[in-house]
Amino acid sequence: MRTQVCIIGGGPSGLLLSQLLDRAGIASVVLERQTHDHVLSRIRAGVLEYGSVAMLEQAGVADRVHVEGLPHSGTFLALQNTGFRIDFDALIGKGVMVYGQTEVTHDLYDARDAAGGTVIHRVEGTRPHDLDTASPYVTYALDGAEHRIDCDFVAGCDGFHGPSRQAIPKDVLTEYERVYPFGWLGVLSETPPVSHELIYANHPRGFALASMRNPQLSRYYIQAPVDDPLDRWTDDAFWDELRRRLPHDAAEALVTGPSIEKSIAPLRSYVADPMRWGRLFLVGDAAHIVPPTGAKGLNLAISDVHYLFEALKLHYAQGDDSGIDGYSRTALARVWNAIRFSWWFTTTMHRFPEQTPFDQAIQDAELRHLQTSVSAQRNLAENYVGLPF
Ligand code: RFL
Ligand code: PHB
Repeated sequence: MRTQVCIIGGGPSGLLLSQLLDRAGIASVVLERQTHDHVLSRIRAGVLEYGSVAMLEQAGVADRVHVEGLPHSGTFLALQNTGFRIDFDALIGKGVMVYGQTEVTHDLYDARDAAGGTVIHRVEGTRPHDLDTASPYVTYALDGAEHRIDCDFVAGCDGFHGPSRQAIPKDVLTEYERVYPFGWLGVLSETPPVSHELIYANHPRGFALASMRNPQLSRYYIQAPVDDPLDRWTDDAFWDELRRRLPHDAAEALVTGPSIEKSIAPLRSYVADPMRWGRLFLVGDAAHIVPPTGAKGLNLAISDVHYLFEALKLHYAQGDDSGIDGYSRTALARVWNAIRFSWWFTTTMHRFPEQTPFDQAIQDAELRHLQTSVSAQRNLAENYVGLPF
């Protein structure tokens, strides 16, 4: 088989890229390791930046997000059970959209199906080859048979554990990493959200976040040791701990119910540099990971897709390779802003095992400053709602 762009990974970045390319008349094939149902069952991000919604519009997949998404014009921060609000709208005139990654992926699959796009599921042993030549290709197995796709470019949209990044020689790649000494225990429950806006809470017992998917579906997280056995966290134990960490008024209003999903995720910051090697481009989690505190993971994947799409359009429409040559530099500049913001917000909101009284006093001062300084609030709002592409 031959195509112009072979896309490894059918998560949000791979599907969005193929959808945009299709609308620009550029052919692609998406190779996905999991089944369609598995990809759609993953519960992940929940907050879309302003620019991410614009990208979904550009891809022609924004009808549902505008009907079912929840526009949020602010968020609450809390310290020791007392909250204050950051008013995004008043500070910078923009907000975010609460709409689950599962729904974004759903909309993208529907659009690819409607356009007759090729997404091949359940592929095994995917490997890109000859990436530093003008004729790269990708091999994979499906139902025991070996296949090969020849292409002009390979987009590595295969997440943190995929094969694309591994294909870049070790002496070319620089990796930057910080692993945080805790995880997030997340619960999804069919209960009305405790607050109409998100609450990020710093508490002596650890961080907590109250989020949502829709008016009947809540998403909550608490900071927990990453190796805590999940069965230690009965639903009752989770609700009790969440209640202790939220602001008092929210704790009183909390409606609890059975969890329909419960998992612990590790927190890490990671960047691979460069994001392009020869005819391979890394996109989204394949190139970088942020801790979820800033809600940046999915949004960064979408901005990478923006830069790569513009670069490929220039190449095919005008034979101009300046976008391709600049992809890694341009994408990494935005990535590092989000890495910095997510690291800062994580550091400010969580309790660290080794935290000294000095560290604690700095954290308290940081939050008090945010509570009282309009310029500190504007800085947070700008970064949270999303810096321009
Ligand atoms: P994805 O979504 O990981 O998709 C990669 C796709 O590649 C497939 N794949 C392969 N396909 C073919 N051959 C192979 N050898 C392959 N290896 C892997 C995978 O099956 C998958 O379908 O990456 P993408 O598209 O770059 O999108 C990035 C986002 O998914 C990610 O940044 C966010 O979900 C991160 N993230 C969160 N971000 C937030 O902003 N807020 C959150 O609350 C949040 N929670 C999370 C998260 C990521 C999690 N992970 C990765 C485990 C919670 C979790 C648990
Ligand atoms: C979520 O709803 O899953 C969510 C929201 C905000 C975050 C992280 C996760 O910062």
